[in-house]
Amino acid sequence: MEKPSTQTPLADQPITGKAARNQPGRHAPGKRTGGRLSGPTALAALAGVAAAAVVLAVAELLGAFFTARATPVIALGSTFIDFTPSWLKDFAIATFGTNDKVALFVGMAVTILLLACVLGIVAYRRWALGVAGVLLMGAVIVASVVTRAGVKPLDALPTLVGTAAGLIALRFLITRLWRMQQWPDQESDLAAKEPERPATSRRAFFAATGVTAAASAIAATGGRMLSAARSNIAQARESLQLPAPAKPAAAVPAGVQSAAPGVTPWLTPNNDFYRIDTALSVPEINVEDWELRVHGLVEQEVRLSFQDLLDAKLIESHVSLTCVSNPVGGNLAGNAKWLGMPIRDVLAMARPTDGADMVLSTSIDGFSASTPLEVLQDDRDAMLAIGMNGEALPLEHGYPVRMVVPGLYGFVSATKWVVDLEVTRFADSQAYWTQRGWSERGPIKTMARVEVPKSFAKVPAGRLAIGGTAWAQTRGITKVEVQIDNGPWTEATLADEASVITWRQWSFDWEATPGPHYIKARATDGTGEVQTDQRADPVPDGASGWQSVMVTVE
Ligand SMILES: Nc1nc2c(c(=O)[nH]1)N[C@H]1C(S)=C(S)[C@@H](COP(=O)(O)O)O[C@H]1N2
Ligand SMILES: [Mo]
Repeated sequence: MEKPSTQTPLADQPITGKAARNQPGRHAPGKRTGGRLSGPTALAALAGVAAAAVVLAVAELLGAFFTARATPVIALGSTFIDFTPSWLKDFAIATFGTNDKVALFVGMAVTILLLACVLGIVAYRRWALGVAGVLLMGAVIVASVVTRAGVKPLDALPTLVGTAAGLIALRFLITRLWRMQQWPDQESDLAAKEPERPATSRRAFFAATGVTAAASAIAATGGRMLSAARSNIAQARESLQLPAPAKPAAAVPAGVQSAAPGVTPWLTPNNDFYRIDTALSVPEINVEDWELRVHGLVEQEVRLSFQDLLDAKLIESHVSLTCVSNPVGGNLAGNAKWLGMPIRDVLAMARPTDGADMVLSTSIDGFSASTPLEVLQDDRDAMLAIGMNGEALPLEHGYPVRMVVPGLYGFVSATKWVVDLEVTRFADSQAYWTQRGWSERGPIKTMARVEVPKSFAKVPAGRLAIGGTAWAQTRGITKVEVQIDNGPWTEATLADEASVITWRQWSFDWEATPGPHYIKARATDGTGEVQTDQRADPVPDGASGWQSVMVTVE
């Protein structure tokens, strides 16, 4: 680093503002800030404050993506409250009343400010000691963060990164102070030879401090706004109690999982569920604010609150979702247990009029999907879902309410963060993706996916379990066949079927012989139709064709 060798502890050599001001022509005439304010000690304290601002701002910004109560200020404040002796707490409440939290934050701000000043001065005089001080502070914050209830160790990350950033900022600013100090503070030959003069380095220091402070302010404000939005919703979601369904999900047979090791779990955990949407940032919706408007070609316009949903006769059902953009063999599909209100019940309240053939569902962020009216009225359990695998919908999957419609690709049915249902006609209205060249309807195409072995895998010769997942929602899967190279199509073993609206897994035992081989799979749906080998791109209404996996047997 660029710490100058001529650096001497400030105390030993007080070339402070006073000496500087005695230099003729050094400063603009007139009143310089009264005395010591521009002296190195004050500047070092200022550097400390700026560095502390960096620590908090970076942690605040990153903290928006972690547990909200794990940001340094909140965690320290909570820890402080936890450790406050009751007499002090009582005193604070008696003195400040409902402003006790404000008082706490003012107290914390003053404490942090003073500590930052001290650390800045210490770092200026003894860098190593300053570093030790900053690290100690970082450790105290981390300890306060990770001991909060329900906070994960990973939540310490914003503080760790913030502390590192603060150290870098401190070094950056203190280095500029050292540069000022390096100058004999007299007009000298040396000064003339060097490019940087004291006044220049003082300016450089203030500029650096200003930039640091401004960047911190921006980061902190951004972080607060972000986390305010995120954390409230995330916490509300976590504390949401889902009602029991009036009609529970049908029992899942024991043998739904493929016998081949390595095939995806039959039930997709929420965290592994594919996510597709147009939202740059996940919409944040308060359940108190949420309302669904059902209108258009209806006899009775209906407005539903979230409470109305909670009070409704809910159903629970396993449904496999699929994205129209999923390529042959792709991963944009998942299977979950959904809890929600049947959309046919909602439509029954609104009473669509003759001529209506479509429901245009719109999300709070402007996405829309066109779903055939009859699909939402038949018995396939299309629903306004509020629960996914026993939890409230994850924010990314549509919290608080989304549509789930068995048998249709997501782009024409699965509107997340849904707030509006317009009963209309395909002839009159177009949905988001239809306007962009995709189909107006999207029944899911029959698909068999080979999951093990992986494409281009090298496998040992001998018995090998091939396996995967197939789907044809609402028709069901009745057969999966496997073809090795150009051999005969041979039936695979189907795992148990939960229902025709969930995917179905399969396995196939293969005696692998050395050399390169191609494995193909195709499914037959409940109508007896064999999956087409006709290759089609996802645009405009879904990919088709047989997947072919190349493996090398050794
Ligand atoms: N609001 C909104 N809902 C949406 C989308 C979107 O972009 N915005 N995308 C749809 C598409 S294309 C699919 S495949 C599914 C995906 O749902 P998931 O992210 O929960 O898997 O959501 C559908 N619902
Ligand atoms: Mo999709």
